[in-house]
Amino acid sequence: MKNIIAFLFFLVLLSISLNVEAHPGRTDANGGHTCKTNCEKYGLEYGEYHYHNGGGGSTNPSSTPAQTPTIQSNDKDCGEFASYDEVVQYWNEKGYSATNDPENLDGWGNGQVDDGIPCEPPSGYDFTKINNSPEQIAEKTAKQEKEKGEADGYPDGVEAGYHDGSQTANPTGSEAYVEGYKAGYSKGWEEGNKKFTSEKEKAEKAGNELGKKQDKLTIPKDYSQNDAVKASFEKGFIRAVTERDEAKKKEFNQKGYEEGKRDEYNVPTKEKEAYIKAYEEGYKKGQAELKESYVKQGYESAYTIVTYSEPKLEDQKYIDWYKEGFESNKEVDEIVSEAYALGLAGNTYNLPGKYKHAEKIFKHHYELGWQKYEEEKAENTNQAAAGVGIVVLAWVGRRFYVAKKMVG
Ligand SMILES: [Ca+2]
Ligand SMILES: [Ca+2]
Repeated sequence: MKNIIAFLFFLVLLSISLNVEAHPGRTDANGGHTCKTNCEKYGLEYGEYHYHNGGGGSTNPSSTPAQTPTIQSNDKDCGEFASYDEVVQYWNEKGYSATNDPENLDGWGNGQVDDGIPCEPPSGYDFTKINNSPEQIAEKTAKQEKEKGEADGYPDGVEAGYHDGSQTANPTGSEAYVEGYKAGYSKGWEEGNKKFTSEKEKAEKAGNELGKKQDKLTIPKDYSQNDAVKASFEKGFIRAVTERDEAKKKEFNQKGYEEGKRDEYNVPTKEKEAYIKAYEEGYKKGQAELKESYVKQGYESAYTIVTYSEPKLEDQKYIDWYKEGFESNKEVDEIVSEAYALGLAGNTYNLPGKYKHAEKIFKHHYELGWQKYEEEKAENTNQAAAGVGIVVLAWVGRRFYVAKKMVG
């Protein structure tokens, strides 16, 4: 019995050994089959029917019957697949690889571990469909590298975008890594920059709100992480403070102006220096207008008052302004001299239209001139009379002398 078992085992081993050296493809019921792949390797024509291991033979006289009997095997050969896709499906299902190829599909039955591509692929076949093929491994590796690049590039891009930095990056690494990094960086940059822009706007608004309330600049932590965001906060703050100051200055200037006109000096003391200054400026302007009104009164009065007399005003300051105006009227001098000259020349009184507003002055000085004229005229008459008297006296004297002589 032991001998029989040993003999059968020997036959199985022989069968396997023969199949390993044969070309790919399973035999049919007759122990033969048609060659489909790599036939030239085995000295066969493509499509040539032949036998292995002594099967059949009667229908093909050229075949050489083998010495050993046919043994069925589960080992697949390339010739047994109807299409290359079937080869790949089988290979993938079995989980075979270049280093795990028990059925010798990769090495085409020559017992050699080949390149991880089973059987004979049609030209242009996508090798990445073949599990564990170098192409599929390369594709997976590239995908992983690209993903790693994206993961590395994204935060760098966010950081750069948030600080408004460069929009492009120059990473080093494999082509897939660089590609992934650039894509991740670009995506991150967009998001970082969007955040940057929105934070700047938010900061400026917040700064503006603070500036409306106070003069002291305090930047919240949220807005001090990024210099540009911080600057936006300050910008908004300064704008609000400036606007508030301008409005207040205007208000104090107006108050000062009105109080200056009313001559009520109520300068604010607890306000900002700029506000006090604005009040002072307004007050000064109001006072100037007030003074101008008294100066004008004095100036106008010079046309109607012959000799200056102090007006009845509640404040010495107003009296001084009035007097200043009165004395500053130099037009009156001209009217005075013109009127006086008219009278002095003995002309009849005639008020020129341009001096209607100063009639009183004109008339007064005309009369003074006329008075002088009259005086001069009278003096001339007296002198003439005196002259006549002398002549008479001389004549009288002479007559007297002559008479005396005659008497004597
Ligand atoms: Ca095989
Ligand atoms: Ca191969």
